[in-house]
Amino acid sequence: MHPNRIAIESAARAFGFDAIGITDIELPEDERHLEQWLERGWHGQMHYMAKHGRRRSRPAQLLPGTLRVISARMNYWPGDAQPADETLSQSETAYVSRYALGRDYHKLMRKALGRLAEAIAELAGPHGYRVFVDSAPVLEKALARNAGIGWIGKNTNLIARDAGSWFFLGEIFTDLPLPLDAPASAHCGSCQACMPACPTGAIVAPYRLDARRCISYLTIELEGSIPEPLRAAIGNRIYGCDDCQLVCPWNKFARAAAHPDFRVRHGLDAARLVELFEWSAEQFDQRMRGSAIYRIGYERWLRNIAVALGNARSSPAVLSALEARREHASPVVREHVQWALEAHRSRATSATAARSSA
Ligand code: B12
Ligand code: SF4
Ligand code: SF4
Repeated sequence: MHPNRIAIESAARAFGFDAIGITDIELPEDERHLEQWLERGWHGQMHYMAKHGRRRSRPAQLLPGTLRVISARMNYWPGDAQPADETLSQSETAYVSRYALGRDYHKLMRKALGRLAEAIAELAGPHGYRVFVDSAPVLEKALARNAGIGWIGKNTNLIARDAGSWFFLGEIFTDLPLPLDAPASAHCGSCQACMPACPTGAIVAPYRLDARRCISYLTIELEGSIPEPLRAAIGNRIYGCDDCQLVCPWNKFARAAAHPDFRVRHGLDAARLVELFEWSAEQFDQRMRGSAIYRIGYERWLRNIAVALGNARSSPAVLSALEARREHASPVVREHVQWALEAHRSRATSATAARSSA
């Protein structure tokens, strides 16, 4: 391996990354897939996915002069969290996706990438560069696959043989002609476990995700009303969803995050829905500032919890929490609260009917 490559890898590890890889900027096939996905409207309300033309699939259009992309992986699996299957099976407990239990990763990753880019300047000479994490118009998974970090699985997540898929990706675009790594090969084989495991049928075919059905989209990205036919399948998931990763056999190799920022905060791994629903706007602001959840805002927070309460086992606590928000100022919250109360009513009615006909 080129001496610079070894030195870049050890600098990356020192800044908290779990793996890196280097790729060129050619993404012709992924560009076709992306364009098909957009033509089908599978991005829903995520207009930012369509906004940047081909800059997303052509890195040199986003940052002129770019020759290489250094893709970096940071594990986020919180080893201290209550096991996911336990939380998912308790209908009165909130399920928060594993990546959002700790602090927001964007700032941490961006800072670490900046330090890595500076270290590369010392090792390989001054360079024109920019760092990206998540929100920028970058095809992160395709670049990471080409850089040898892992393959895109049928659930559309990037999977690494030695770590599963519980990690974030970030990149440094650079004009240095660094030596390339080999792309990763695919290892889903004949497995299809993630497809039937998806509660809303969002993985419509291998490698094809209709985001409009994905619980992650419905609870995080979607503004306004959640389509009624999908609400029951959301269960107790109030922020994101992990089911297609929880069943993935490669996640047996997941490693717990090393960084303390990814430790569980505010007991979000096992919080009671009724307690979260009681938070005031100020409490939401205070507690969720510094978390990825802060981005969805208080209204979507209440909307999502209302749906989960509608799916919870009926109890006086659940019903009175919903009643207390029946006249909430937000029409979106009110509409979801009414739906939830109606869900409890109709389940109670059908249970009574079943008892009397027995
Ligand atoms: C938009 C987006 C979403 C959307 C859409 C997801 C998606 N699959 O595209 C929603 C809101 C649903 C979402 C959800 C999640 N996301 Co997201 N998301 C993104 C974002 C911003 C863009 C992804 C993108 O480009 N989509 C475009 C479509 C076209 O891509 P795609 O479906 O993956 O299709 C690709 C391939 O599958 C292939 N392909 C497509 N069709 C076909 C057909 C065939 C036959 C073949 C062979 C290939 C193929 O080509 C496409 C282009 O490479 C990235 C950050 C970034 N800038 O890249 C994060 C990112 C992908 N998300 C991430 C995470 C963590 C999640 C969640 C796990 C969060 C959660 N727990 O709720 C879920 C996972 C849901 C899932 N099963 O994918 C991480 C993924 C890390 C990893 N290990 O893969 C990223 C990289 C953010 C980051 N910086 O870490 N996300
Ligand atoms: S994150 Fe959940 S809803 Fe989205 S594709 Fe995976 S299993 Fe389906
Ligand atoms: S569950 Fe199976 S098919 Fe789905 S991503 Fe994992 S290995 Fe691939």
